[in-house]
Amino acid sequence: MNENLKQQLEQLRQVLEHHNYRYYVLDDPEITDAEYDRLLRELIAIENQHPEWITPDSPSQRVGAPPLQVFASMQHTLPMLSLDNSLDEAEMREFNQRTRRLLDTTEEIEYLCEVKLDGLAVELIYEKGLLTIGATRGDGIYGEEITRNLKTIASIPLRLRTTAAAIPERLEVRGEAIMPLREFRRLNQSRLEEGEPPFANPRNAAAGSLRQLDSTITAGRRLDFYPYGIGVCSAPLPQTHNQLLQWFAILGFKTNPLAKICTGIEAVIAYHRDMMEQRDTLGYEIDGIVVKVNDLAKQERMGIRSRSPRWAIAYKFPAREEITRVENIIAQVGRTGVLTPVAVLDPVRIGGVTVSRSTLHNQDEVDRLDVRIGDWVVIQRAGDVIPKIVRVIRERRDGSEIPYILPDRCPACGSHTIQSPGEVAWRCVNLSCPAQLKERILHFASKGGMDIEGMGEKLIDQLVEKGVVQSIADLFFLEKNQLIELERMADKSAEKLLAAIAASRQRPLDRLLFALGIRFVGEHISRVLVDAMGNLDSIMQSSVEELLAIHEIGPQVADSVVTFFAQAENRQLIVRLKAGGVQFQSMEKKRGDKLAGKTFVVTGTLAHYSRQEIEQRIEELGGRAAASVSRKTDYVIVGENPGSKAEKARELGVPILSEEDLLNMIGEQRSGN
Ligand code: I6G
Repeated sequence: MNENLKQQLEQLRQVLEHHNYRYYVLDDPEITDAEYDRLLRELIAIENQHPEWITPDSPSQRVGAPPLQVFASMQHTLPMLSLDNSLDEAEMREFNQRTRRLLDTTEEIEYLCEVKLDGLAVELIYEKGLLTIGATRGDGIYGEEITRNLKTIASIPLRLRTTAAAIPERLEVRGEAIMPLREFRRLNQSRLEEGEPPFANPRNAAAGSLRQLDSTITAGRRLDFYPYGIGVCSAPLPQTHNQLLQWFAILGFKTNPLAKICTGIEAVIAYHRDMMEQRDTLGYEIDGIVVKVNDLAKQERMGIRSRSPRWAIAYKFPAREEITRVENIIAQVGRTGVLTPVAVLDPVRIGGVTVSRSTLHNQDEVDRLDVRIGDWVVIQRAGDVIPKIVRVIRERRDGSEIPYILPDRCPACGSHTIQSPGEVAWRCVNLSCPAQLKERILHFASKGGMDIEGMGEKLIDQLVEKGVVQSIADLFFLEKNQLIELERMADKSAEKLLAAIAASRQRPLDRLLFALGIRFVGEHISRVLVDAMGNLDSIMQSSVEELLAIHEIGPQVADSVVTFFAQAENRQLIVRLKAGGVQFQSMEKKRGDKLAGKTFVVTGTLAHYSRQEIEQRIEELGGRAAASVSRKTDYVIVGENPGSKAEKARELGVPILSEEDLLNMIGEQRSGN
């Protein structure tokens, strides 16, 4: 029995690691997020029963571990160097001349150029292929040991993949941990909504996320990792840096496709120009390129100077800054009532985008910058499409500038604003504040929520201002005659909108839960709650303790959910949504039982189904699709060109079925191809 369970655990680990690799490294997923989450929960359930079976490379180790008190300091086996910087072409030509001199050649040098990711340099130590230690660069000699946090990064292999060459006894991989821009914006948006200060750029956000003592926080931040070099390696090294990057890919790392061999300095300069043009399309922040002599033996000959290699240089991009004037500062009211000061700017183009507003985040930031209405300011675009004011040009002041403080009344409803103890943010706490309502509707109707097509800002403004919609639930009671009275709303568009609202009534429960805008309940947590509880009534009636018993639900989320549903207005909202015809049941497909208790292994190419489809079908019918054949396997399904699994089945006497046999068994006969 235990043997069986242990084998199941092993298979789950393999399947999960495979899907993790497909999703995060190859960017080519084979299963849905929900399916992945389900498999992960299955694995964790077994590990909870048998903690002694948990291994350091189990996919469960990516979801975080109990908080630490402090990080340990650790010495890098070899110092982690830093790069010399160059800011212009002339300096790059000097670097090229110096390289030629040191290598005593007049020939063109072969360089390997990479983008310079703006993140945090870290080191990963693999012993016999297993990730054992991860650390920050620190001062280059000593770093902080942040293994648990680094393990949460899905593109970092917990065990090196390779069937080819032998895995080195010890391999120290160095690279950059980054926060992709989408994640950076998502994180800052939610920090603003919670009244927390946003991160200034993705680098700070990545560093802040990796320096969390509680690794479950890091796990929620979806960081990424790209390797760029090595420390100690007990195996023979390849000949070039380019080959080293290819080796990293074989070992299971995500490597950056923009790396390029550039022969001669002109090619390097062209690469720099190219990357500067592409930088806004990459999805992550880069602040320049890194140029390295490609040949590792030549690198060795050139050596290092103080703390930087002579064979590499960072060729930085110029900062993207512009100067403009602050025409006004206004207070915007968010979904949770937080007042955010926003600078209204004289529109200016920067990095290809016209900027007319810039958030000042909170009063502390206004005070720190000492920005006033009428000031000339420097705007920088760094790591975000939303540019920010970096400083005020005080020399340009003429005395007419007006200092700003957030109003003590909500600009939308006039209620008094309050500042909760320990929070920087000021909030309007009037639950019927129209500005909050507009933001709540916008969130409710957003793509990740109820996805109501056509429910945009302008329409919501009108619906709220005319008093047609006073609560989210009113959306489900709208009538055509109310809509056609609105501006730019004809018969056809009103009908279309009503159809979109009607369609949204059927959204899965997790989307509805997310759409409600409960603090700390994002898309993923909504799915976790619905998968664990099945229906909204159970979620609403849960205590903090019951919620805490769900894997991945921490005290912050549990408190927030209980507080939300404890409020009479919110319970009333649910009643009205129900009355409006909104679907409240989990849409999870019911598992059938035709194949209950049976374990199948599929090998070879099938005629009617892809491997993934047939495995999904087996699971839908209550069976289990395993990756390898053992005595516990009930059937092996053999398609064309089967692998060694068919042989193994014969050896072990496991019944072999054709695809046709399986389809007969489940009553899904098909004909033709
Ligand atoms: O900080 C760095 C970023 C990127 C690097 C680096 C790099 O290569 C793409 N390479 C070296 C050798 C060093 N720092 C020291």
